[in-house]
Amino acid sequence: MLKTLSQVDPEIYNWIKKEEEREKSNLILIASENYTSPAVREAQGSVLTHKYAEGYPGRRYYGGCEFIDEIEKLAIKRAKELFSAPHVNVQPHSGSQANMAIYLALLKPGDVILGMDISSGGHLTHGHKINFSGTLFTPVYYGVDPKKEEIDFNEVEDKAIKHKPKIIICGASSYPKIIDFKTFREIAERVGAYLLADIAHIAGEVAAGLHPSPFPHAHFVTSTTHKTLRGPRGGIIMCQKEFASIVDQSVFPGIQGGPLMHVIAAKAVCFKEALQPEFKEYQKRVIQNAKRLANLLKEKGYRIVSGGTDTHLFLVDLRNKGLTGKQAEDLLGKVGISVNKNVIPYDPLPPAQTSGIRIGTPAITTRGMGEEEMEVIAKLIDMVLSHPGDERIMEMARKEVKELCERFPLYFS
Ligand code: DSN
Repeated sequence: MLKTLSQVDPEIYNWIKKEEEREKSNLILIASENYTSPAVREAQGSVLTHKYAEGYPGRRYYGGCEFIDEIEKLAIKRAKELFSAPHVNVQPHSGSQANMAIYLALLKPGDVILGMDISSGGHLTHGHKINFSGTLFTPVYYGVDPKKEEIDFNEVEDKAIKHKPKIIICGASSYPKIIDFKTFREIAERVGAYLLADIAHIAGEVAAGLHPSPFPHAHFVTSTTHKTLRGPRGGIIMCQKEFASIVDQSVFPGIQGGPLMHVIAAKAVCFKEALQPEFKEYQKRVIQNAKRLANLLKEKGYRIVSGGTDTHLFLVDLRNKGLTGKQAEDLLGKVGISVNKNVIPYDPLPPAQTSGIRIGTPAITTRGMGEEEMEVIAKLIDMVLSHPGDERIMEMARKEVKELCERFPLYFS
């Protein structure tokens, strides 16, 4: 009667096995990806996926929520402790939905929002024209200074004064420097705007105290839980106490129905893991590895956007190498090094080509790789990108990637 996945659906089973093998045998340098712990996956694969629980602990629209309530309360309590957050909602299904809930709570169609330009590192949901945030609302953007390639607060302030946004969004998907939440808040105060800090990428560093906290500066903080934070795929909202009820209403019933309780349980596990001292050590190594890898590539003649990194990620400008980001992504992919093409500030190429790649160290650091392995990885990246299409070099690189991955096995190996 009860059959295993391989018996019920061998096709899907086989594709999952192939993906498992890919994750084991490739160097994952995609800055937004990571490997969860077995405990997180156990919670996420649990019976909780069966349960409907629309509403919030103690105020549900379904019976049988007595255990569900305890799980959600624990997730909230741990997230509050981890981020020093006055109020937490753990129900957003994703980072995009977390941002959507904030906009719905605060804005009317047509209201002005000020976010970071995607080509400077911002996210689609920070007002990009092809996203709901840029079509329902009126987006204006700040970018980075063309020389330093860092946020130019004079520009942020000028735009804020000129356009009077209802909300200013800070936080980014491909910005390697520290984000100064305090200065953002001062600008927001000056123009009467709310400040939303989207810490999806840096949540792990913030939790470990290695990046300044958005609290007490931001009115609202959104994040994903699966990047540096190393939890299940999902979102979270944190905010000042006075906004608790508008945020909760905006998530449910505003934009979502039943919460994904299996994911919320896995978020709770992730927060518990992130509260342990080892998590701080892990985050330190992630940043050390990113800095080391960026420096090694710089020594090999690669231009690193904004000169380096303070975080888990950095961008490589490939124009002096005569390659596009797309070509580099493809070449590296062929030897088992997984990166993503990424626009660089003021990129002359479109997003499907790009002049750069984004490199991040959360996943390889979870595997246990350290500074010595960064030397090997920098050498391999350079070998491949300096000899495009040289099959002998590619084969050598492929072999070294495989060996390196075998030396740092994953728990599902
Ligand atoms: N897709 C995520 C990233 O790769 O940064 C952002 O949503």
